Amino acid sequence: MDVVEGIKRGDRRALARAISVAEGGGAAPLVAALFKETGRAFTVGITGPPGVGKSTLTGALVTRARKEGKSVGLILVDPSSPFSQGALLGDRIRLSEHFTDPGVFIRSMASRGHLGGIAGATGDAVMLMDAFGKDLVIVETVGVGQSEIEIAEVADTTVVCLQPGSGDSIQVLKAGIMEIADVFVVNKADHPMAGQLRREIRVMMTMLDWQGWAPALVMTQATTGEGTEQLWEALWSHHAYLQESGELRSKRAGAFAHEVRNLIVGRLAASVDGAMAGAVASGLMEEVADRVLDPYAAAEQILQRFDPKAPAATAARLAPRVRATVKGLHTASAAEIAHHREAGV
Ligand SMILES: Nc1nc2c(ncn2[C@@H]2O[C@H](COP(=O)(O)OP(=O)(O)O)[C@@H](O)[C@H]2O)c(=O)[nH]1
Ligand SMILES: [Mg+2]
Repeated sequence: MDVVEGIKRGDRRALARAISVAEGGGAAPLVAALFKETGRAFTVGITGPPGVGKSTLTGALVTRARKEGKSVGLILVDPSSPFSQGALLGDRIRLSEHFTDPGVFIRSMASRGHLGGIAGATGDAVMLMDAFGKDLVIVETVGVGQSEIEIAEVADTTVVCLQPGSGDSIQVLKAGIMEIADVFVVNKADHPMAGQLRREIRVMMTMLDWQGWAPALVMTQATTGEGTEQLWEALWSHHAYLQESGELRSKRAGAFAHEVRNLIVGRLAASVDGAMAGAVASGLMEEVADRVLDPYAAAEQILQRFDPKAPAATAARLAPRVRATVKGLHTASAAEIAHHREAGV
């Protein structure tokens, strides 16, 4: 495959094309061809509410990484909400100085057709950038709902970014983000409430019983680059901890378990949709509506004919047979009922 060869050669257009293929759910052959070349990049996830300064901070980190010649892959995750187009535009503006750097590859992502959802598509993109030879892959994701939890599955080190004076610390407690943070960043250190937020996070940290790594807490002012050095050091301390403790391997194994499960569930869901479409087309649901068949029995019927490996189209073709079976069942049970009546049961 020429895309694979292109990635191995360091062709940026090949990498861009491969990520598009992955976004659309077609990563399997690419992963098969490149997987052995991966596992070398240090992957950092940066999450937090919109507007806290993640992109500005990411830009500062990219500058820091480039200073020592590390190549960087950057993924901006689009949670596919209506407001995200504007957010992504803002991200692009804040990272504009890096777009022309050949050592930096920047990509926005949406989940689109990927079976594993946003985490699956992002995971594939990380892997492709890793295979491409990026030393550092940074994933920026907006902390809304599940996305930040999922990003912790993709990243070796997760940075939770907060800003003063917005009630963020309370949010953090509520959403259970505490557990995913390897590094806390209080950005906008120039804000008068910054010290208070730092104290709140410290207090929250004492309430949890850390085993192994206790999250680092760094104050930054992303707009001036202040604190970037401390953040950079915190990232690499965590990286060293992961390697020395052996946690990197177990953490990645855990993440792969999650990813593989998502792939299986995605495949099953596609087959279920195919089987359902067939059942609906053959009128099975009208029989349920007519109270001829109950919903549990209908599910049972479809499941008995269900082939989890069948692509959607094949599953749809199964439907007439499903229907025939159901008809047979009705006849049998009607006869049985008659029999029981006769027998006076
Ligand atoms: N005062 C102040 N503003 C900042 C700082 N960092 C980022 N900002 C501003 O906060 C806004 C949102 O930043 P952005 O990086 O797009 O946040 P994101 O949505 O989390 O990616 C922008 O106007 C930034 O210039 C900081 O340290 N101090
Ligand atoms: Mg951003």
